[in-house]
Amino acid sequence: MVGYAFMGAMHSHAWRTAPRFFDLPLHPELAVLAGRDATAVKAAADTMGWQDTETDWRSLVERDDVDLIDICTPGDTHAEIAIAALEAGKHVLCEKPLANSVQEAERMAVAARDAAEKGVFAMCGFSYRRTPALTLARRLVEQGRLGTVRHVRAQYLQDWLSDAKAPMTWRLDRTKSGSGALGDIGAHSIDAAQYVTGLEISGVSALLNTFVHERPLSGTRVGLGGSGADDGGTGQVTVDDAAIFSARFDGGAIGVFEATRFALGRKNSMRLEVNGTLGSLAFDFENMNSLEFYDGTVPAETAGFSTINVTEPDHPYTGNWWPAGHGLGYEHGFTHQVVDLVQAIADGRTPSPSFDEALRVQRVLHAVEQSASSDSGWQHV
Ligand code: SOE
Repeated sequence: MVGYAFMGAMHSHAWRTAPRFFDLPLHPELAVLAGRDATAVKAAADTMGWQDTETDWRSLVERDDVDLIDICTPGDTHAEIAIAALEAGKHVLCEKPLANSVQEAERMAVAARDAAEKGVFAMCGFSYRRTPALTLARRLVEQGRLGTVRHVRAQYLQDWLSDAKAPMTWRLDRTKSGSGALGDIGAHSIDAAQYVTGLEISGVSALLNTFVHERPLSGTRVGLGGSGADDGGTGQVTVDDAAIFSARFDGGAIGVFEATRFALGRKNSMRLEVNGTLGSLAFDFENMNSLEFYDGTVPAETAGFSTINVTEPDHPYTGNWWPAGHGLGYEHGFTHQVVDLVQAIADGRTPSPSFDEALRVQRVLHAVEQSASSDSGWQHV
């Protein structure tokens, strides 16, 4: 693994936990953790259960005891690490968004296609797909329970930047993160919307906004990659704080998307509502064990949204966890991601979301930025 902050800790947990709750065809070993600061990476490795450390990710590519490289670094490093890893015959799991530009993502997708021909596979970490309620939502759409999808309403609402004094982090530096709320959280909504509906976004019209252009450099926000610097001064925010766009999907559905870190009071409200000709569904990650479903085929007298408690053994993934009603959390999506990745590698097939799927998300992100920056209105994806 490369990187050991919020996502590194989360992925480490997933690699440790997956084989303890799921019967995996291959056994993951946490071999080497890479990070530039020798002391810090050693401390992280001890805490997170890694056997060895390196201070340069290139060493991972060269080591014979590494079969897979998990990339948990900011987006500006994804392409270089992923391509080197795949060319060296290492499977790759790469955090989202896939890259900081369509050009990088295209090169990564080409490397992944070439590697797949040699039995080496790559996956992008859109982990929310593996939240059981969202996987169930996909299942209901596939079963035709919604009929033809007409509307998608996707919001990803956080508030950790509402305070203008919240410190700079790499997530606010375009050279590191590629974009702001759009790529960090909007990308999740795009992936989830396309995954659940099975439809692809074909065009967008967008608005991006930055509310706070300068922030203190000092102070650390635990878990979200605060700069940690304590040297005073301020830094420029070079990304969007909020993104809003409307979208067309192949097949005629239309959607509205909103991603913001300024929705005061909303901590991790990743919401998705889909309306079809036969039914509707609604999800909010702040209530992640539930899925709302409206079955439009039952008589109006008794019709109404029902709340499915997605913890039954028959629901996706849940049978491997606790008795019904005991609930899962944020970390379980990452554990399920490991389960599905390991299974795909063992089966010799490309896991989903593949780099090609993640490239399509990247194209949507790009179209949103184009639409917003040029005031040119509609942008085809
Ligand atoms: C920060 O906005 C963040 O940690 C994202 O980077 C993650 O992808 C999301 O799952 C939670 O919020």
